[in-house]
Amino acid sequence: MGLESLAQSLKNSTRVAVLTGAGISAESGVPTFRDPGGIWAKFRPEELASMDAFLSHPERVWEWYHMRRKTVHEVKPNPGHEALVQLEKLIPEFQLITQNVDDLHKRAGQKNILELHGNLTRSYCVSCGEPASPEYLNQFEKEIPICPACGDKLRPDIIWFGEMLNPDILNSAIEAARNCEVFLVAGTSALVYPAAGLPLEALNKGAQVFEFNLEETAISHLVHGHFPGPCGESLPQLLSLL
Ligand code: BV8
Ligand code: ZN
Repeated sequence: MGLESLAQSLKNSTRVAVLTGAGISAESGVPTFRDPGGIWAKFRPEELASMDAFLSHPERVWEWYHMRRKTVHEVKPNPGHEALVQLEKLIPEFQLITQNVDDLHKRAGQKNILELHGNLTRSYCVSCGEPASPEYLNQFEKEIPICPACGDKLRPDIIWFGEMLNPDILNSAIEAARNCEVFLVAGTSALVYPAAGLPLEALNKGAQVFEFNLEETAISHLVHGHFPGPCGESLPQLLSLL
């Protein structure tokens, strides 16, 4: 199915869900995880994005998140993010589901966002759970941020490997995948679960599923259409047909 027929399906749809991954932020200058030169090329996920890593090397983990928060602060949403904001305005029941923690969908003006893996701008205390504001967090450059309420360590409000996702957020995402007529997947290698299971939920319920990715992924052989190329180009192209 080509872009024109996808546009036709969208014109006739009331319920649409979209899952995004690091690839949609790549054109903003945010490194992905698994592309050559991506974040995981230098470190293994377990060395940084896990509770074990945080407990054994909290300063290294915080240094990594401070650096990523700074990078994200310096970049801006790209036409791929903006196209999804436009799409949301055209579809009566639209749900954006993201694995990204870079806050770029929100900064682009997206309204209905489910953040499966948390958000770089948020943190909370490992002991008392007190959330700390992004402004408070930005005071810390490399060192471990300390809870203003009880003095223990803060941690990033991020879902690490081996950690459960927020059940309310995950259930809403599964509901959206099961109830939509069209499910778009943009910029994800579809390797990380339970996020990668969402397109399969949509397929099992008879939705039309389309993938926007530079390359083939773990789900390309299952979807109704795969649109190769940078989604900062292909998504605006789709919106121009609506
Ligand atoms: C849980 C926060 C369990 C960190 C992240 C074996 C089999 C199946 C599952 C597992 C397994 N072993 C372990 C598991 C579970 C594990 C998992 O799925 N591991 C994978 C690696 C096998 N999952 C978990 O641990 C999850 N929790 O399962 O809990 C549990 C159960 C009971 C009780 C207790 C616990 C938690 C997963 C969340 C981990 N946290 N992020 C951080 O960001 O700091 S995941 C991390 O990967 C990021 O969030 C990222 O978003 C996510 C997925 O990566 P992508 O977004 O897809 O990015 P990637 O680089 O991989 O791909 C980019 C894609 O974009 C590519 O396809 C590329 O071609 C494309 N692209 C690039 N540029 C462009 C583009 N496309 C279009 N245009 C472009 N310009
Ligand atoms: Zn505290």
